[in-house]
Amino acid sequence: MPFQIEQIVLRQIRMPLVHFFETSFGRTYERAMVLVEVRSGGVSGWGEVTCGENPFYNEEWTDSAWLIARDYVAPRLLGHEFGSAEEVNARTAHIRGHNMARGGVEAACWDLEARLNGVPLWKQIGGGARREIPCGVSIGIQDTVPQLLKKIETEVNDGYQRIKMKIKPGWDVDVIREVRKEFPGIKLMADANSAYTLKDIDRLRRLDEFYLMMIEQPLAHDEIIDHVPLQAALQTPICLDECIRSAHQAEQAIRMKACGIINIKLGRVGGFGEAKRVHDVCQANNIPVWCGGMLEAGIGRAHNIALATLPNFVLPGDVSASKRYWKRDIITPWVETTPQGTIAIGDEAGFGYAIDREFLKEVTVREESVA
Ligand code: OSB
Ligand code: MG
Repeated sequence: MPFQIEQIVLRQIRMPLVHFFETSFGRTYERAMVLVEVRSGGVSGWGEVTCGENPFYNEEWTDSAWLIARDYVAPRLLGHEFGSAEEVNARTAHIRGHNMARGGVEAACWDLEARLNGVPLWKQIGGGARREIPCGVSIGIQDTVPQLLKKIETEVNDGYQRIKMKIKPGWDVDVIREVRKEFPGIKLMADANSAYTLKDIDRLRRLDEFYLMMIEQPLAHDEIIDHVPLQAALQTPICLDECIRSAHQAEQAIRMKACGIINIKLGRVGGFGEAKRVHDVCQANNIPVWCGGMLEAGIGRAHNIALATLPNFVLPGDVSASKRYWKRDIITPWVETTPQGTIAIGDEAGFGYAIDREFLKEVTVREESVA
């Protein structure tokens, strides 16, 4: 349905994680995210910018996202006559990089359109291939191996369908060996967040003996080509995360056989429009995908759930229960998993959860309206 945005409200919120999250690029104790509310005729659509607090996963961070959204994205959208949310991405495609800031606003527009149409977000984006999405968990680097084993045990007992563990040089072969000894039968994968180079090819080949489902983004964050010789040397499929920012790059990576799997993150590719195109390219080439996570609060989490109902999201993603991250989430009800390690989708209009206004107010540290 056509719409015009009259007002865009940005809110920055701050929420401590229940447990720190460590990747090869650093430790996070507290999240600071930008929420986007787009308003049209008394209806609000909501989005969440998924960047980190520092420019360590990619070039974006909370403050850059705020400025890009406020000064570059919002002015291009306000008052424009959109035929559908499908057209929003192109309005800001002249901005180089900053996909997460662009994508947070774009996703809010899809939620708005879904609400204007009175349909669930998953339906608005063309999803609905499944009523429950399969869930895995991402477990950060721990201080000790016993702590890691304990965490894995907890998540397996909670029913999660696959375990992803973060690795880096020095926290890899020996640690995974311990995990495999304790849990020989679980679906296990490792995420390096770009911690290796081609010089580490022999070290990475040693991971083949642990029959991992995949190894995620072993090489540089902006590098597809080096993954080609690495993939040729490994039995374990490579899954690309950081370096796939568009459907075009997904197509290139698949064509040159740089990977066997792709992780789709809504923000990293700039929103639902491009995420759908990445999904379609992968599906056409028989490359399975799964939905990545960025330690999202409830809104981003709900958007990921909608995304993961597209047909080619056949692998368990990193979308898990709210309580793994937060003492209290900004949505109600919180995202919960079934004993089978799935999240059920609902039929409410929009992203499917209510905003907890009282708590939102409590965690908001700045707010600005652009009209
Ligand atoms: O690489 O997938 C990643 C979190 C922050 C930055 C990058 C990544 C991650 C995760 C966590 O793995 C996924 C989640 O639980 O939200
Ligand atoms: Mg990753």
